[in-house]
Amino acid sequence: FFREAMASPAAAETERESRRRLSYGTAGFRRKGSKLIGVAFRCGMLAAVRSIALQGRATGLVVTASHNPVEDNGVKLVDGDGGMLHMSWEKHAEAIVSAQNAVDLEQALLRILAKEEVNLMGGERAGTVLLALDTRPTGPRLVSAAMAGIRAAGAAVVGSEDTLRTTPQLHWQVLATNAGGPCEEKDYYDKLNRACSSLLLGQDAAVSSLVVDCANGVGALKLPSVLPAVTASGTAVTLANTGGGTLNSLCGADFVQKERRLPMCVGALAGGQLGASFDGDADRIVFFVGGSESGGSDLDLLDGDKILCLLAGHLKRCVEGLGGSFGPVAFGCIQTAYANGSSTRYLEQGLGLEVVKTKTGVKHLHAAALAFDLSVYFEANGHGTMLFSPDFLRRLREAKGSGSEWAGHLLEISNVVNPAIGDALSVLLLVLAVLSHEAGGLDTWRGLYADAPSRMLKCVVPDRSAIKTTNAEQRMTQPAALQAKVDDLVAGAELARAFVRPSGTEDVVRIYAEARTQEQADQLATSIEREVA
Ligand code: 16G
Ligand code: ZN
Repeated sequence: FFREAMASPAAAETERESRRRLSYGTAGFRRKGSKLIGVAFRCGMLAAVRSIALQGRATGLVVTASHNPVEDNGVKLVDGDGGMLHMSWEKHAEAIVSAQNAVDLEQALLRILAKEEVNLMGGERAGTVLLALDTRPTGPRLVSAAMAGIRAAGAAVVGSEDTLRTTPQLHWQVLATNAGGPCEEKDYYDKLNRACSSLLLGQDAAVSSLVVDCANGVGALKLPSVLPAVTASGTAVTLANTGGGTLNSLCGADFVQKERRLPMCVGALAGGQLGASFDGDADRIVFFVGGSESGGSDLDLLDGDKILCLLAGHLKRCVEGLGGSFGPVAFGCIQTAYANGSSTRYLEQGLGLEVVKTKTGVKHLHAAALAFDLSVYFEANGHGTMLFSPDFLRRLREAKGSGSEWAGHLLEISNVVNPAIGDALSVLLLVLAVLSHEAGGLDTWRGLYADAPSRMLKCVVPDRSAIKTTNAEQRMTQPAALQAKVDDLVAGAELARAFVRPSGTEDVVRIYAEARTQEQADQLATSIEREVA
């Protein structure tokens, strides 16, 4: 099959693309969309091989660069469980994408087949790859290339150049396909709408009006399908940045979280009004209140940490509601080092919950979350979800059967959750539902804790791989002298915390500092930057 595949136009394109070594990074391959044709073709092959290696369980391939500018694009693989590509396969992806020519590529592929004990030559080689893309103009060509790669490796393709989906929709569809249940886009909406109606109707809407900034991305096309229950519950919904402007430009979750400013086309929000921003592929969401059109810094940001605290508090009350006869429930919250210190204190001391810290990147948080019966994970940037273990769900169904209303409520929540990955549509509905069930609604949520002042800086260095970290990236093992300096600087500031880590998505080193005042946090970050540079 390989020689045939190499004759395809997409494969030829590969030869022309620049040979800079690409790393799979935190979330797939990313670069200018025009330079990814060969990468998409090769990733198509790998997604097919992965599906065949999984005895035909479906895998997925998404063409998106998330919150990055519109000229960029990316290719990300979805594993058979609906999650991110298994980490042991990331190096396979890097090996085939970095192959210099057709001979190298064939060798790389043969090595993968041997290592994973996949036989493409035998009669049986069924595999299926689901495809999706976001709204970037370079997407359709990349999907065509991926389709050629998938077919070349002998797997079936589900989807086409028109299969616009949010990234979490594709993750969900892969999961649902392999679970053997309803798995079409329509089924995704049906499930969310059904659960959301029972959670929202009959409650007082906690939010009178909601404005959703769709980042001019794919979320704008999908959000209307999950709004009926929200509007029926009395929340008026307005959509902004629905595609008329440039993707992720002056809008979207990343912009709002980093700049702490209103996205374009959204006015200041007053009492009872809530704003939400998706990123370009709708796997991240942050909320906000207040703000001013002049771009002042008076926006009250409700980021991933605040979302986590809201959801965790509600789940804690639900678990208490189940009562002692239900038996013990292992309940955990997962954060990264970027979680604001006040949020961690609130979870641990305020709610008395267990908090686990992991490395940056959803795959790490998700893996840690799987250890619990019930867990919530969020990155500060708004990427997260909650997970119910199969055994916990079984116990909930049993308890519901014996009349537990709390168990019924938790099961309804579980039906709004996307169990595969963080999902802006699902989290939006969850937050609205939880707010309507929690006394004090929006105001109480805003007041759960005050963020500790923090500063994030990025710094270009000759070789960011020289920095090695440990303890969920909170400390450097190398260079040791640099960590000693950071320790000294932290000791010199009040209520301070700081860390340095190499980015997984950009060629930079990131510095994060927290302290009692904004001035001290800024100073701490700048002093560390001087040591790093
Ligand atoms: C990717 C990750 C995101 C993480 C970010 C960190 C996924 C789906 N996305 O966008 O979770 O926060 O990278 O970027 O895992 P950094 O390594 O450049 O700081
Ligand atoms: Zn995204």
